[in-house]
Amino acid sequence: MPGLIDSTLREGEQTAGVLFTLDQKIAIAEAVAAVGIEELELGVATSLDAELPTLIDACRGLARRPRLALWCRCRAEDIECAARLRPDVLSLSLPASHRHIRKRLGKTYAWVLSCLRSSFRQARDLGLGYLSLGVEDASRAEPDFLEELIDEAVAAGARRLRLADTVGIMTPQETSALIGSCRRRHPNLELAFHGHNDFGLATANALSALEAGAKWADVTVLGLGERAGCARLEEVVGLLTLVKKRQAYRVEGLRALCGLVAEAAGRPVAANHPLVGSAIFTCESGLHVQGLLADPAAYEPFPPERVNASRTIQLGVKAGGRAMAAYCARLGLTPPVKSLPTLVVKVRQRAKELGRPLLEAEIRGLLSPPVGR
Ligand code: HCA
Ligand code: CU
Repeated sequence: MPGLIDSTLREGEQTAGVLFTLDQKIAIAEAVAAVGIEELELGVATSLDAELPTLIDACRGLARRPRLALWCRCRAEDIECAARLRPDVLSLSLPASHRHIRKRLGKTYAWVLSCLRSSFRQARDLGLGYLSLGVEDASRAEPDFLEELIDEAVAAGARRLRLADTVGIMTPQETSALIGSCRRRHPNLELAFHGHNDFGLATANALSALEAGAKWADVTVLGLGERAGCARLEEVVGLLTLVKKRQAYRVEGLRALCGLVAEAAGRPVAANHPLVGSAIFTCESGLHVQGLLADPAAYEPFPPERVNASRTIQLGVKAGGRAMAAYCARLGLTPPVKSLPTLVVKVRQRAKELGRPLLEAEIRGLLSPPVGR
């Protein structure tokens, strides 16, 4: 069964301009746990984060407690700090691409490998049980070095390898191939995928990684994260639960979770945002209205009630005869069939004048014009 790592409080908070208060972090952690996410990445292990001990303690008491994880650089003082906080999972991160190693850090491949060995040894000696290696920029790494790094990580005691598409350039097929090759090399190693959304493919890549055998995929609520962000929790959770039935997340909690994060992050949810947008179950076009009223599943992948939403049918400039008849029937009205074309014209005209679909009261008004008119 696949699992998800929510990184809203680590990667999500890295989003420029986004800063959560401690209370907001605890509320977000509770809401993510309520959806049933298996692992929460709570932040970066460094002594600079004075709130982290309180946050992690608060999360230990969560109902449906997910595994609690921290992200950590391979630095002795940060690993010591992480060990004091006793997370269930420690994600140590190292870059894998020449660009990051040489140009960003001015280091060598040999330095990365030695850093890996010493950091894992230190973390193990400090009693941290489940260690994960975050492989930064894995998507631009030279395949030979990536293999070497993975072999070393396994030898150093990594239980999980988390491959990052740091600049979001992979396609679902490439993601699947990368996961597949790591799996063949180390069949018993747990694999995770951390995908960025620079070309809008983060959710697709996360799902592709899971289909290719990764046990874990990283997500953030509303896809918060650096630049265009990460795979969106609500989308991955929604597809796995409502369509693929590979998981049974409590999808009814998504709307509240996204609302909470949108508010705390100051990033309003777009009306057409998948799973949680306010307008995703609103329909106005004649063909779809008629179809929805005949059989909702014709034009909806799942019933709105599953995500705490409801359907809104509107009549306006796109109204048609059959939609009109079905709409009237729902209101308990049965205008004569021959009057429908005229009614449609009236609805369209009025909607055009108003520049919006008509309200129910306005449609009732058109259906039963005042006596004497
Ligand atoms: C970043 C690092 C990271 C790390 C992922 C990981 C990435 O850019 O801040 O360590 O698993 O995208 O590479 O988020
Ligand atoms: Cu990232």
